[in-house]
Amino acid sequence: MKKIEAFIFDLDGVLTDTAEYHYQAWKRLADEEGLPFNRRDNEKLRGVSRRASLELILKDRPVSEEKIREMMERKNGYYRSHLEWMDEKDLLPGAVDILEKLKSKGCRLALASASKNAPTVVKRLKIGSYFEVIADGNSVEKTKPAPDLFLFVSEKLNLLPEKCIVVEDAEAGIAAAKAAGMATIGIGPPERVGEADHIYPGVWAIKLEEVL
Ligand code: B16
Ligand code: MG
Repeated sequence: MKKIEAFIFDLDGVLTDTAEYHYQAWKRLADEEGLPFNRRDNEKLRGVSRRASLELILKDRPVSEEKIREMMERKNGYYRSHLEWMDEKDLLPGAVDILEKLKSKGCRLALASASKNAPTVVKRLKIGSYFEVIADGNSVEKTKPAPDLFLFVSEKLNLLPEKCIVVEDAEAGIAAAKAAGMATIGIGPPERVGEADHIYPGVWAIKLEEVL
């Protein structure tokens, strides 16, 4: 039987709700540019890289590379201004509890976020010391739904993918973890994370006896 040795946590939408800050930053940019964008459209951006997110918002509008870069920077500036006020209060319910529980059971812990801002967020939340490996949007070229980020983590942990379980809130993240050959815990509604092996409404609800 496969025995899970490591938990790989996504960050945005799993341990903290920066998904809302990403939405507000994209919405401000979209409004400035006269682009239609609402909360439903935003669901498709969960776990997706900054550039791929912008491409989804632009649809097939022709835009120069220079303008794309400018828009990505502008959105990132809006997003980072939200991070200035962030601290441990922004951890989602049960986040520290599950990390502590897993540590005490001897599970290895890693973090895999598509965000280039993940190091700043981790610092603000003061959770860096829980993780043996922290991979972010700078760690690999192809981010979720490609398996690369999760495979990067399992290599760093020196573990086979089948020994890892991924905790994700995004459809793209569950697809990436499955493509990497890892077990999955989906956080959120079945419409979004229905492909996961286990589904819970939040990390607070994870029942370790069901997943280990
Ligand atoms: P940045 P995760 C992802 O983080 C977010 O879910 C996604 O909405 C965002 O576009 C992406 O990071 C890139 O973020 O612009 O900060 O590099 O869910 O993989 O932790
Ligand atoms: Mg996420």
